[in-house]
Amino acid sequence: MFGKLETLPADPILGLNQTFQQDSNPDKINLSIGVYQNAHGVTPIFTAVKKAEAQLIDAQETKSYAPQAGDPLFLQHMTQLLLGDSLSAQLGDRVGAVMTPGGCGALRMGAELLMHAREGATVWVSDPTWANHFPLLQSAGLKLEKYAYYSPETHAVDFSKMLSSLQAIPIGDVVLLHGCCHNPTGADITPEQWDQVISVLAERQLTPFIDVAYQGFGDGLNEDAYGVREAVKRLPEVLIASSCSKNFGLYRERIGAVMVITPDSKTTAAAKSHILTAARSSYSMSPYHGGGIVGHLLSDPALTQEWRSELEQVRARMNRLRGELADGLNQSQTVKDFSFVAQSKGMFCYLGIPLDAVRALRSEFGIYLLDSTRINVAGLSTENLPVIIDRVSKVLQR
Ligand code: PLP
Ligand code: TYF
Repeated sequence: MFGKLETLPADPILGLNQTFQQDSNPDKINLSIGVYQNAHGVTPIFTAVKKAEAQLIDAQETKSYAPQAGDPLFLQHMTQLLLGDSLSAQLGDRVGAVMTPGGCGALRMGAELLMHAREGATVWVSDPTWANHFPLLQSAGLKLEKYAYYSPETHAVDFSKMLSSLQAIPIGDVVLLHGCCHNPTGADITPEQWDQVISVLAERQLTPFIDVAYQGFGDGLNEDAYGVREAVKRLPEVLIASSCSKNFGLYRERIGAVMVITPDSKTTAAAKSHILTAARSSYSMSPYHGGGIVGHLLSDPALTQEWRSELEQVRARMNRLRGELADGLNQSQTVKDFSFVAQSKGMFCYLGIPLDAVRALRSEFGIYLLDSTRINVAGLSTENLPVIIDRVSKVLQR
């Protein structure tokens, strides 16, 4: 049966991370995979998450199946976190939410729903986008096309190009948008630009599929939800994939949610039944543990406050490091102006250096960034910054 199978290439990000782990260079620095690291290079468990988990385990009396859509407390609080209390209350049963195995599970279940609604529909993704969007959506049967987004020359969103690209999308197609903290570029659109994008979506009757994997990592929990909330206020239908991997640090627990908003509760109930059917035909229902933790945490005001302030510290630390990297690089070389690094949002940023420089950093100095020049800002630290600044300047000045 399996003898003829060829070994397939690894996921480029996970593969590079594995190469890093196997590198024997004692001075190696990992700026590849998008995982938060503290000043000691450790991916810590949020204290509030640890407490919520201990309380959850203590109070748990059964391991029997949870409801198929997932923990009701989790779904209610995740909806409120993403859409805000008043909008969620206003929408009521127009929101259908299902717990999923991570943001990836949410993207895949959203893709399945789109396929049920319109087989072979086209989803337009930003150029560039997170590499995993392709396998996650294409393997469900969707077609993917790209809309203009990032300019390597200005190191920012080319908004007029983006807008005209969106205006040329055939009526009725789907547009995948990053809710905040664009992966891989770190270049986001402003609230005013969101307003304009949403106007184009309304005019062209385009359905937004919004991927929110970094809420709280950009400008704050509410600020980062601006685009999603405005889309939900102004458009009849919105599909959302959210992840708790980064902002709750629950990566390995695989927890996220897919949410569908339609004009009425009957349509939402129908759409939700298609998500549940899609889940049933692959893994039946999501693992419970991560959702149990988040549901418990967000229903406890003291734990929620503690988590919010821990998240705030994570965000502040990444902002400080981003600023120090930009300043340090500008002071130590004159080949390139790196001021744009300080403007990036969230965990990632493109350095915009030549590919041979990326390769040299990796092979000569054990500094790992993706070939696209994406760095994980959270991989920087007070200790490794001087080394990174020195080595990047060296390879650029050759
Ligand atoms: N979407 C984007 C843009 C991401 O960067 C990620 C990864 O963190 C995800 C979705 C989903 O990740 P996970 O499945 O680990 O929650
Ligand atoms: O972009 C990243 O680095 C993160 C983590 O298959 C990730 O989103 C990378 C690859 C992957 C799943 C998650």
